[in-house]
Amino acid sequence: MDVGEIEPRLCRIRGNLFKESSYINKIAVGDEVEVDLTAAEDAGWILRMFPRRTKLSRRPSVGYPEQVLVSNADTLLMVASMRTPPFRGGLVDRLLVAASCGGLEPVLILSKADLATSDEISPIENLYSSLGYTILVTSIPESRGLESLRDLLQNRTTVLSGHSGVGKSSLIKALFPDWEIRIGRISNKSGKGRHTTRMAEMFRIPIGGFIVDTPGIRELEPLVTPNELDSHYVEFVPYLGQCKFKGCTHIHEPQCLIKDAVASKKITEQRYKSYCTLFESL
Ligand SMILES: Nc1nc2c(ncn2[C@@H]2O[C@H](COP(=O)(O)OP(=O)(O)OP(=O)(O)O)[C@@H](O)[C@H]2O)c(=O)[nH]1
Ligand SMILES: [Mg+2]
Ligand SMILES: [Zn+2]
Repeated sequence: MDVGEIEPRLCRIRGNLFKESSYINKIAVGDEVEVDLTAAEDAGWILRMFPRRTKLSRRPSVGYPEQVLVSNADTLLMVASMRTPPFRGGLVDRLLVAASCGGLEPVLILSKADLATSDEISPIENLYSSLGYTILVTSIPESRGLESLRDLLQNRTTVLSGHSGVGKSSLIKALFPDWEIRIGRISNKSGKGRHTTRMAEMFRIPIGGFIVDTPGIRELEPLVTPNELDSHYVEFVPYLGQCKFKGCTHIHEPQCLIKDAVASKKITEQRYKSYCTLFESL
């Protein structure tokens, strides 16, 4: 698909297409649909939606079970700076769960490396790479990691995520200086909380592929039930089903293998804490 070569068309959804859908939004950025363009010159009808290969979903307002933020994306790119703002593992872990639930490949960027020492960077880098995740250290003033980031973006659909100020727009601008940048336009502070900030936008990048910017991702509560949360913490998986109590939450039960693994440092305190926090919030 090359949306740059075709004229955009405003399409309406055929009347009964989503009658039985329980999604808060019928259609999401990235959805692939069959359209009928014969009815009018500048408009069309959405006839059918193809099954979603991946989806990034969150728990929305009460009464709806699911809100799909982005569908069919390949990568969830999580940008986290070392300082200004300080690294926050909680959001990274929440996003990892969301990626795992929706079938996206997570990639972690540790940005602004020039503002941190290697003693600060290494523990985080080691932790997430030992869990098997792709992790990249970047610094724009030092041109560090930019070529690798470029390779990760090429010919793929990537969802950008991370707290405000971590350097998402700067990274895109450093990679594509001539590209008329629109990333972040909808996520400026004055727009926060307004309806528009809920919307994701997809941009075609000059090297092939797409970037999706979705402000809603910052307060993302992954769509996962508390009792299946443990299966999305990769380092927990080898121990699951072996705790004394069936359905162990690994929080207050005795003879819990996860807690044992934390005590023997096979699972880090940091990840275990983020699990507990996320569990409580669900
Ligand atoms: N020292 C240093 N500063 C950086 C780096 N990358 C970005 N910055 C600075 O960090 C600030 C925030 O960068 P942005 O790119 O606007 O951050 P953002 O993630 O797009 O923020 P939102 O659009 O609010 O979500 C800017 O002042 C950048 O100049 C870096 O690698 N090193
Ligand atoms: Mg930005
Ligand atoms: Zn347990």
